Amino acid sequence: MFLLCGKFKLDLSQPKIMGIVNVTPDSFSDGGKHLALEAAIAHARRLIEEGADILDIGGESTRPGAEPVSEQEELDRVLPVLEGLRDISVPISIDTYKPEVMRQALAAGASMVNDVNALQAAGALDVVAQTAAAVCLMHKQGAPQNMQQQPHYQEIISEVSNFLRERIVAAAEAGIASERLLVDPGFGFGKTLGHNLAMLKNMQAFTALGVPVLAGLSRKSMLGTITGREVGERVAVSVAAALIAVQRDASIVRVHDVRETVDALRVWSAIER
Ligand code: YH5
Repeated sequence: MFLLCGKFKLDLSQPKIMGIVNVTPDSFSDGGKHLALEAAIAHARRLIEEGADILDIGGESTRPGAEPVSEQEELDRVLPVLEGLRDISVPISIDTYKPEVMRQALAAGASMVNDVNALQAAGALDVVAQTAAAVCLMHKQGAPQNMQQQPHYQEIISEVSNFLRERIVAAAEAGIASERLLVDPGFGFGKTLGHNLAMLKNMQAFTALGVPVLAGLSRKSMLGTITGREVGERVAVSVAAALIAVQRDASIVRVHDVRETVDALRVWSAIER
């Protein structure tokens, strides 16, 4: 399977690693805008050296409880980073649900949109349709501010897969070729531990949708609940989770710890190729 991603064509016959680059002031202790920019660019370059196949640049945290930022603030954070990474050898994904941020980021060199809102914002489908970018359609229940308060499903697997199928259809109707689409069940986005484990166990319900699956488990609370580890001590459990997702046919794993994930997937590749 291939993913069309702007000027890139990603070969998904081997699993790919998406490295996370947060451009939020709280991810860099100095708080200064210029230093945060330099740190984000340096971090991105390090992740590529470590073997990241894709970078995911985000200017607004979508963690549980996080507050939204304005469109202008998000643009001010991500556009200089994209400018600083213009020459980079791997595709860059822009992590946003705002159509104007998508539009400007794609014009500034990004070749994928990672949308936790699955292009449901007014105008988002059209912005992506007018480019050659890939797009990841993710499921969530509720908004980041309240999504972990009362997650509730009649049947988690069919509800998530039906939603993703509807968004694939909506994207196709807007003129986005299926070779540009990814889906993501959205681990931790309005899900209990039981929901998250059921999704990981039943990944085939999502791979059966016919487009590649992206899985984001890195450092998430569910892994803290399973192991009792604080967020800073979740590297091993995150690598284990990424490997499980790949064994269950995820095509892309979204991770903080690129080097360690590369090593784990090398073991998998040595057996599977
Ligand atoms: C995802 O799964 N996740 S942002 C809480 C954590 C650690 C990490 C408590 N964007 C996904 O990474 N995009 C995010 O510790 C995403 N899939 C896609 N496509 C949340 C996150 C995190 C939250």
